[in-house]
Amino acid sequence: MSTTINSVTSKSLGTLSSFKKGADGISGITSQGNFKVTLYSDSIFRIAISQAEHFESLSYAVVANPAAIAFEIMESDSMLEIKTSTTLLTISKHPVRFSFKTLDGRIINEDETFGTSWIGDQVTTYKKLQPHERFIGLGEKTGGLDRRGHAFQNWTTDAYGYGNGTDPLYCSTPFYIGIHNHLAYGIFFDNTHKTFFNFGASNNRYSSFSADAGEMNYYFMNGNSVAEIIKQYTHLTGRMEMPPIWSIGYQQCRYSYYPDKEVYSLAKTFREKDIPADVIVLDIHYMDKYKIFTWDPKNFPDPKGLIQHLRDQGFHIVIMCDPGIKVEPGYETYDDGIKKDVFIKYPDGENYQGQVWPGWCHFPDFTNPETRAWWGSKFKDYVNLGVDGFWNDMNEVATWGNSLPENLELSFEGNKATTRRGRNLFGFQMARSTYEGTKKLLKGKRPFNLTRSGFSGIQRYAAVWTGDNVSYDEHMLLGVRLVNSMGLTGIAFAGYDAGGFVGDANTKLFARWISIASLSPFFRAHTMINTRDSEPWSYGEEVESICRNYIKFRYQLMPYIYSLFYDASKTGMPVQRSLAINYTHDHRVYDGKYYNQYLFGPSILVAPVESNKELLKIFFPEGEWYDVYTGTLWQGNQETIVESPIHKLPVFIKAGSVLPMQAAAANTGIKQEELILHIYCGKDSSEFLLYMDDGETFDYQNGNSATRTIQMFGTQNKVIISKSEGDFKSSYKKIKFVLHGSDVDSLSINGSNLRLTHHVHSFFAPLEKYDPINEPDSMGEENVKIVTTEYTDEGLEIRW
Ligand code: MIG
Repeated sequence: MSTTINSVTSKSLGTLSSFKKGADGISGITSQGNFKVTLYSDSIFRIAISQAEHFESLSYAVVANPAAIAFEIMESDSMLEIKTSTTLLTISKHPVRFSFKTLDGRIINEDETFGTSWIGDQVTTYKKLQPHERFIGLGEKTGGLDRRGHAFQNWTTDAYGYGNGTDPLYCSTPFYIGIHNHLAYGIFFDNTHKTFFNFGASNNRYSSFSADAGEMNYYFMNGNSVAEIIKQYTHLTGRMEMPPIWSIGYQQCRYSYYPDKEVYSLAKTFREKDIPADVIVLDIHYMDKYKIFTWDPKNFPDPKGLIQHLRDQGFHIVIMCDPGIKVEPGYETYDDGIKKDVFIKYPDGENYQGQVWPGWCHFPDFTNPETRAWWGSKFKDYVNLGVDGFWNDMNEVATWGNSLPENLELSFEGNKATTRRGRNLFGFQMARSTYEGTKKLLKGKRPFNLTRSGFSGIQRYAAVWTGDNVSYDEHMLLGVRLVNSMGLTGIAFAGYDAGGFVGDANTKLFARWISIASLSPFFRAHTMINTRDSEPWSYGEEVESICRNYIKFRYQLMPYIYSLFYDASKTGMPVQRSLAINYTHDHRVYDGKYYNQYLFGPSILVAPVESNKELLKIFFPEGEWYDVYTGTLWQGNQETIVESPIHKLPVFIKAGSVLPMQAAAANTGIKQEELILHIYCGKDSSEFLLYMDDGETFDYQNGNSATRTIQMFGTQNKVIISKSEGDFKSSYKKIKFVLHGSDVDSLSINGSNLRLTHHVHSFFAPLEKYDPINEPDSMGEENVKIVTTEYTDEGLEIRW
């Protein structure tokens, strides 16, 4: 390779001169750069490549440790091989290139000729494009599900009013999954500088990942399935804790509700109109001149009274938290920040100032552990007033001009680095500080924490929403894809502003957006300052009824949804699941006609569609699917047209599954007396883990929870529910079985026979507008069979 000036030609990792075996991998020296292979499991290999002698050990993203896994090393003249129980890594010696294979020798992922190369400080790893290779993931990125042919960069950005192709957005999660030849693998590039991913964009040879500076440091994951790879990635970068159950109820937001009278009346209207809701969000106007940790004395003279009143009505408050601290001597947070020296500085030691809502501001350096603790402690007054929800905004870092200087200095846990290395981490570490601080202050109660910016690992500290979207149909669908993609990237608790932030939603659009969002992980309506009113009742009676229907449907599904969050906390499995997770190798999943579709948990298929379309072409994956409104059974493995009038979002339930549900209620805090199991008969079998706990404390981490496995044996007409495991006792007194798609008249529970009654059933109320004689509305499923009995924590065998 050429030895001229670095930035003119690239040079790549050289010939192997020596290598050493360690407990958890090997390290090697080459004629150009060093490398280290570290095992994190049989199937997770970390590859670090550096021009320096030492490797970086600090990672904000990774929480897993290397594992002392048994592996074999084989050496020949031309190569080294490392073999675990699942994976073969072949390292060629002249020059050093990496190639991952299955144990029977099929290539999963291999370096291109250029391998890992440098141009100046920039480091890139090139991978050979495999035949028909697809790429999914990278988190909050616009575009299609399959990212082949496209390139992306990670540089956290305040992307106000972004469009269908805007990149980058707010979050940086440098992790993707490659799929080809019935194989799948994951690559997580743990480098916080500006990074670039190329999936065969402008070339037909390679996919690649590069960083502006720093080390090549990536984790290769060999999983049997996309679900397994997500599990591996979240083993590395961590999983969410259980959210407070109220945070997965409906949240009402706008920029901003004020004065307090408006908030009181909002809460009252929800209850009067019988629309369930758990949260009212206070955006920046609750603060005194936008100063964090204050209240506007005029518009919010009695926050404690307000919050108490809302609590009594079953509402929690989420408040806006901005990182910019106004430069204003006399303002306590500013004075204290100066005193404790917590702000980001220029290299000459002067505190950096950027302009945001309060005016010129300083910004805390969240890569300093002391600053994190300082920030966290500042929430004391909010928590004392009863606030338990926190919304981290503007943390990309956003300032007027959107050009954060790159020479600012950050602590990096005492290691010092510039914002060139740290910008992608700012939002992540701010959210972390807020979470850790408020968790401590709440003394055992779970905080709800939301963030706009984040990096890989953000799921440990916060839910993420997709920032300033725009009120039009295409943007609604784009948001669905963003959440699908974030789910593939470890962020299970994600959502978008239902109704759209920028601009006015039209009537139908708002109804549709709420319908879809009701089946998304984070469910919040939000809108910009000076837009029209945007509450479920602001768009006329028909929209109000539609919103009520879907919000209530979500509340009926709460036992199911809460269990999905438990799954996310245990395995990283997202709540909203791109079809690429279960049907990875079916090309139809990636087709632009169908790529917005997703599974909400294992059993509910959602086909998002524009508000003005009454018919939709959809793809039914294998199996059979019940129309949630009429009970009509659709055969899977086909593409077909279904109806999608504005009051009926296409939603289908997988035959052979059981949905644990309950009655709709005004909020999630209301104790429920009846568990309702909807059994959708069919040939397929399934297993679902029902999870219950108190919904608000961390006691579940000490055994105060309950789990029950619900097994459906499709062809045997049988459901087995295991006895309740764990200390938690639910409030259920009754259990109702609802049989869909069966002709039987009785069922047996642990051997004793019970008569079923026949009903026309619906999860949704008919819309008043529909005239039952001239315009019959088929919001009902005929011939559903129901029986109710005592609830028990003992095991149950149900046969019919
Ligand atoms: O400069 O707090 O994305 O949701 O309403 C705008 C006001 C700052 C941006 C957030 C948006 C929020 C708004 N914020």
